[in-house]
Amino acid sequence: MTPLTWTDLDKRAVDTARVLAADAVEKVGNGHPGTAISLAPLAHLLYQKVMNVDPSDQDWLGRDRFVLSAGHASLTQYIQLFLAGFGLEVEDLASLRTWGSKTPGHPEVHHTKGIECTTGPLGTGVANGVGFAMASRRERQLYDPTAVPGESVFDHFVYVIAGDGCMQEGVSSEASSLAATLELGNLILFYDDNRISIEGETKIAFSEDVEARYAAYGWHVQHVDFTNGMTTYSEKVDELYKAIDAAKAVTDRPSFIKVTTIIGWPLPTKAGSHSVHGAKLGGDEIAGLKRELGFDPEKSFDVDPEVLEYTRSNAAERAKAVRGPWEERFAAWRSANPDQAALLDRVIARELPEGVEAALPVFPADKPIATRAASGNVLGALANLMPELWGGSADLASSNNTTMKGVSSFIPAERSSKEFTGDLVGRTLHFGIREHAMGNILNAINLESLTRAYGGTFLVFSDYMRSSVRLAAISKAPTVFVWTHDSIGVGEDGPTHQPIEHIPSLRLIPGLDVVRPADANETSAAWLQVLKNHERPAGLILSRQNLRVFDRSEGSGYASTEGVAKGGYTLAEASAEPQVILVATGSEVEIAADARDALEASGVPTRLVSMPCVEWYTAQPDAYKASILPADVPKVVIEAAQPIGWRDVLDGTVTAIGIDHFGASAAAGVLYEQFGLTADVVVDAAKALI
Ligand SMILES: Cc1ncc(C[n+]2csc(CCOP(=O)(O)OP(=O)(O)O)c2C)c(N)n1
Ligand SMILES: [Mg+2]
Repeated sequence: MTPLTWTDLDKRAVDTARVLAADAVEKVGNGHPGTAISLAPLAHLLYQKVMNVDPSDQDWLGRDRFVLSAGHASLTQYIQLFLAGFGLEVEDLASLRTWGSKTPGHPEVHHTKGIECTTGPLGTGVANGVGFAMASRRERQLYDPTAVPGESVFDHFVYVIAGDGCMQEGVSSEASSLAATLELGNLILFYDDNRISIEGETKIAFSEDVEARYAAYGWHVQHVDFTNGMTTYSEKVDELYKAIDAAKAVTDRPSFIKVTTIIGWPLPTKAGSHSVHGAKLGGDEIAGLKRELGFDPEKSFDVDPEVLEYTRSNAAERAKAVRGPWEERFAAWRSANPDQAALLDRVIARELPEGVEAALPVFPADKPIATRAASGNVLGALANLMPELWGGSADLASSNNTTMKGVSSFIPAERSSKEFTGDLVGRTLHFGIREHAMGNILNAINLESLTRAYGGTFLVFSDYMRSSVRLAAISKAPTVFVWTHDSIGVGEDGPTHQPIEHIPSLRLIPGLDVVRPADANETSAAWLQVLKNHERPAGLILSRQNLRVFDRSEGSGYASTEGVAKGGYTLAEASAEPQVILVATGSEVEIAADARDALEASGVPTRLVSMPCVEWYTAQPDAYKASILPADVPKVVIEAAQPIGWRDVLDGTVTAIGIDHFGASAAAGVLYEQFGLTADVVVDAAKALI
């Protein structure tokens, strides 16, 4: 980088940011002014001097990515987006945290221009940053494979600001450990070491040397102390700028810069106190701040036009200066790499490759197979056709069947193991046993949207990553969570490993598709539908145990998998007007099919509906729903999970058979018998209804 130029206009812009943060929180009466005030110099440096971003085009592929992991300090970013000209105006800052504003309490992707990902749950942004850094490397490998690392149009830096809370949360440790292992040299993490969180001084609960911890992970570590020599902070800014420069020069390790600050500095009486973390400051304190910084204490949201003109034109000129040459390089890349360019265009257009349907495996009916194994076959079949697809597991690859055959690992070559070979084109992800980081890493990769990523673990451990699943849904990240070992069908591992409440509880997350295919061919169809959805995350809920593969050939009595995309469909029609309808998901569909056979044999016309995805079913037109599940026919549902929620999905009389207690350590078949998940129980329930 060129040496830092820092004029009086920069100082005034930083002070303007501090005053705006105070005013914005005061106006709405709540919010987080302290950190936005003390971090204003760092934020200004990033947006005005360091990052390659284009305020006129938030989606510019060549941009650096920025994540505010300390999401409560959203004003830190909103004010820079305003000053740099990303589309926010003073009115937007003045409507902070109010209905319909562009400035919600925490940064929200797809809501405010320039926000890359939704943050707020502390620590997750660190994992998002790791995901963005991984995405960048994979994009270079995929689209620009002959480029020298660091010199591709797909190379860029990822900057993350985290606070004490982020450093305390386990997810940041998970992600940071992995980032060093993967040698993510394009990642730069700032730790705002102000030693204050909501309960006050962090020393009551936080004592380790965080720098030493990051050094131990293998990061490049630096420290800039803003509490020492505060009145000449322009010098401090220069020190920070040089630290960023040094961090960028280290390309084989991620960089950690601890920035020691005083929260809320230079507030006259409240700087350094937790009272400025998350509350308005009060008129006197703000007047004091304004006097100290040379602002009129009588005026609010007072932005000197000269300052705004400076920050906006500076940001625009910087964008022009970096983007011009980048566009030339991009055009050169395009003409030199027509195949990769076509691939990029397809991925950006969110289209699946031609022939994807034909490539999906079709499984023969005579060979039972677990849906997790079928899923692995699907991935193998898609590997060559969809090079943008990549993923892995939190150390359960052989159980989750998440490794695409013939694909190498996304690890530095020297980390190749007896089991896995890594290289620069690796696509198999090894998250280690870090489910929470995995979820947030996947979300960032999928929000970046130039590749598509999935990750697996046991369904029971979806609890460990639940916050990331929720964030995927909130932020419309099309992450595919591969959750196998989906019920008491796990068997001998016992109750800690047997999900009971997980399926219904995941269905409670709005915007998440919970997809539980009944057999191998439904698994193929389910993957296809999941991949077609680019704005929704999905959890594929897959069996450990082998399942019957329904014979869906003409005249077999079982329907094709066409209905899977509708979420629920008639798998087997009743021999006459149905007197009862059996509804099942996943591994319980074969039990329901046996029950249907028995009911039909005893003269009860019975329809069998497979419901792999309640969310897709619910979205169907009423007429479709009434055609397969009419209100006036009683229904029996069977699912090896808490039998909750079915009466909200199905009209009319419903008996739900499931399991409302923990499982036990025994063979799967024994557990199904012992816990009453059998065809006989279904038959009895159906007869009781008619
Ligand atoms: C996972 C999670 N737990 C709790 C919170 C509530 N919370 C918001 S900010 C905060 C304290 C953060 O302290 P720090 O990161 O040091 O920020 P600072 O006070 O320095 O701005 C807490 C506990 C949260 N946002 N996320
Ligand atoms: Mg703090």
